[in-house]
Amino acid sequence: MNKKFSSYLLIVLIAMLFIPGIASVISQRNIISDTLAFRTLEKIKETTRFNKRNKGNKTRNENKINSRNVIVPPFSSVVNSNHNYPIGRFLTGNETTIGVCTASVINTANGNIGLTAAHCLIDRDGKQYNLSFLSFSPGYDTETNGPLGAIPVEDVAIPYTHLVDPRENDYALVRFAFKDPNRGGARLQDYTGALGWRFDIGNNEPTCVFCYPVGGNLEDCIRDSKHLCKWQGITKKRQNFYVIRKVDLGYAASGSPYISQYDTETNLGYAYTLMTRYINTSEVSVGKIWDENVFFGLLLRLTS
Ligand SMILES: *C1O[C@H](CO)[C@@H](O)[C@H](O)[C@H]1NC(C)=O
Ligand SMILES: *[C@@H]1O[C@H](CO)[C@@H](O)[C@H](O)[C@H]1NC(C)=O
Ligand SMILES: *[C@@H]1O[C@H](CO)[C@@H](O)[C@H](O)[C@H]1NC(C)=O
Ligand SMILES: CC(=O)N[C@H]1CO[C@H](CO)[C@@H](O)[C@@H]1O
Repeated sequence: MNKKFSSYLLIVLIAMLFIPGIASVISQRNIISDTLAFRTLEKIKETTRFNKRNKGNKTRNENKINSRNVIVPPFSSVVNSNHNYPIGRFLTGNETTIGVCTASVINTANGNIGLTAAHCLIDRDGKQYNLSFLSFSPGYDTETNGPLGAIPVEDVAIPYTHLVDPRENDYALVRFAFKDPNRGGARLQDYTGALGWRFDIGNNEPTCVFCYPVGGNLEDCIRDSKHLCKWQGITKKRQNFYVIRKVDLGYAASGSPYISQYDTETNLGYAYTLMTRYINTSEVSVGKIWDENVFFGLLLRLTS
């Protein structure tokens, strides 16, 4: 088979594999050179836009019955208190395809827990990727791994509702197989620091987002999935989502935390949602409002 053609086929296959989580998909080998890939991805993205649904008045209030509205503060690195880098590049996929997403370390008692998009962890059929192909590099930037290199993933927890309906609860937690390089028994967050997290964020929240985009329209950054980019602005709260208006965070930004009270001195703040996808028709980058009980359920599955 013609080489160019087969590479095109592969890209289409990759794109198909990742629907509906198309936002995160790239192929390492073809990402820079093959503009055809982008056009294909764009096309598919357009066909997988969100449907506005009205699920029989199932509002957040129902979920709120048992709501605790927990607020977990950020956690500062104990290994080097002046250096926090909780956000990193997250690789996913299988032997033949590689997807790039963004993930972050969040503050937990376990200390090795990260946050990313659920669609970054499963294929089109809802089948979970083999864990041995997932890795996380906190502090990755400018084509270079962070200080700790690429950390394997030990386990993941995906909301069951997302497995049934990919439009639901597109967030997930992962537990890293972190081995302390100094063998002092430190946890990942003791090195990287960790974002706080909360469920009480309202409308018009000043927010920072860090991601490794491909495509999209973030300004002042190299959007090749290898450079850490930053967006800063105000998010809007809708019924089910937080949205960033008029900004396409791009592919591979999937899983990027939306951070409230981001402190440029410490690189820390509170995650309250994460990038799910860009909806072209309404020109918004959306993050699902977390269900507190679902979120704690995920944490329990990884830490008990
Ligand atoms: C529930 O649905 C009904 C009709 O389907 C509508 O009139 C009502 O406003 C809805 N209530 C809420 C809280 O969405
Ligand atoms: C990896 O993903 C590709 C693209 O969908 C697929 O063709 C291939 O069978 C997958 N490989 C494995 C081992 O699952
Ligand atoms: C995951 O991939 C590894 C390495 O290729 C392989 O040894 C292992 O059997 C796979 N696990 C599953 C559940 O497929
Ligand atoms: C790929 C695609 O269809 N992009 C469209 C997104 O929406 C803008 C305007 O809303 C169009 O100009 C683009 O062509």
